[in-house]
Amino acid sequence: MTLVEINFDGIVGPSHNYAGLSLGNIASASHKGDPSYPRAAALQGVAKMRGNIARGLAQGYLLPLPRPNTETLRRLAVDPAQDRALLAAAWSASSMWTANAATVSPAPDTADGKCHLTPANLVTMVHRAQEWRDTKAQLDVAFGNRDHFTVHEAVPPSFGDEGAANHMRFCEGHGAAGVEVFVYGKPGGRFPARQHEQASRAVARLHGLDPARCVFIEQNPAAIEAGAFHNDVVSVANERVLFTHQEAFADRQGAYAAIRAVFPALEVVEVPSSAVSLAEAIETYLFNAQLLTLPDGSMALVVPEECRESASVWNWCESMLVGNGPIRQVIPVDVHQSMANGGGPACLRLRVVADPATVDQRFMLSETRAELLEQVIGRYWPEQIDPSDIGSEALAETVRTARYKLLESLDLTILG
Ligand code: SUG
Repeated sequence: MTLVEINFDGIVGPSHNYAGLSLGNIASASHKGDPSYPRAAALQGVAKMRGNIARGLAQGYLLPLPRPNTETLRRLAVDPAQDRALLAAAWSASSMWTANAATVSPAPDTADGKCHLTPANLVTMVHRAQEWRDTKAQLDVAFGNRDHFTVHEAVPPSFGDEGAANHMRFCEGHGAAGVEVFVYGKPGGRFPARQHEQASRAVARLHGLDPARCVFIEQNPAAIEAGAFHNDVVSVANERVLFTHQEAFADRQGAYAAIRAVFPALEVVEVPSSAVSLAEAIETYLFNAQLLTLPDGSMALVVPEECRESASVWNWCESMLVGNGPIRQVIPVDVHQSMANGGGPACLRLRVVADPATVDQRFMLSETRAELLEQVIGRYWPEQIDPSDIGSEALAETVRTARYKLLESLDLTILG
């Protein structure tokens, strides 16, 4: 058994659009009503995945969920003419951000030696709360090997759970036992605190984690206020490294000390507010990066292109590379279409540490399969969606057909 980190990226769905649905997500609010480009969005996602394959990393994907969601429309009795936001919710392609698909505890961390996955209930936002049952159906197939994986039900409401976006794992190597860190927000601010402490604690119990190797940390209310609606907007972890903004946590020294108490090898790469302001960090998504261990053991940070366009962020990256720290490369990628809805490179992927041979192979990416995805997307994904198109029966048919062609090409019509 060789346990490696596999990144499962969400394929951007054919209904990708900008509806301004996420209160507290600044990019989502500021792009509300813009035309979207689903084909370009999905191709940007595939290009990002291709980059990771070319780096010699294991790469998988998860599929778009069925949209428009007729059950949501029916259960909320949506009047398409009056209820434009609810209508858009039922059309949302938000499952592309698979960092919110589930929380994953790899086999070395759990009592029964299996990898545990709990789909996130995403109860705070109506367009996201509709995801988890379909997500679970997909996880049940992708991780259907019961000798190696357990897929749970989502944590029940009202405890909000947003999945891996608020979860970090520290370890000496991905296949070694880890320390799992859960970051939650306290309600009461201007924007919703989407991750509840009780949801995090329930996930830790469901996964059979050793309480002595779990750490629960409060997110800085000022970070939520500034637009860090998930912790992965202001920090990311990989192996022994925590790459974080100075203002990510309510009590930063306390947070680092609590992790260090159970994981003494912790290396904190902290970006001070004097170098990159919280606002700049959130605008560029510097921390919504994939911090990857490359086959040669060095670490690379895959950041959005937007980081290069900010003098303070790019200067900081360059000075980091000149130094002697653990992150040796910064690689910008174009995920502009996703970024405009508040989803950077890290939002687009769910990390699962597992032996790739134990995963359903229909979810694993190869060069050949990347070409296949590009062909299907190029042929069936709409080029552009204007907000006024949402609700049109012709577009609904295009979206359904596009998804079905993808399922067909991957031999996954079971999820139809
Ligand atoms: O839940 N945006 C997503 C972005 C999720 C980012 N994920 C992580 N940080 N891991 C959200 O806020 C916007 C949809 C719209 O407005 O049309 C949206 O759902």
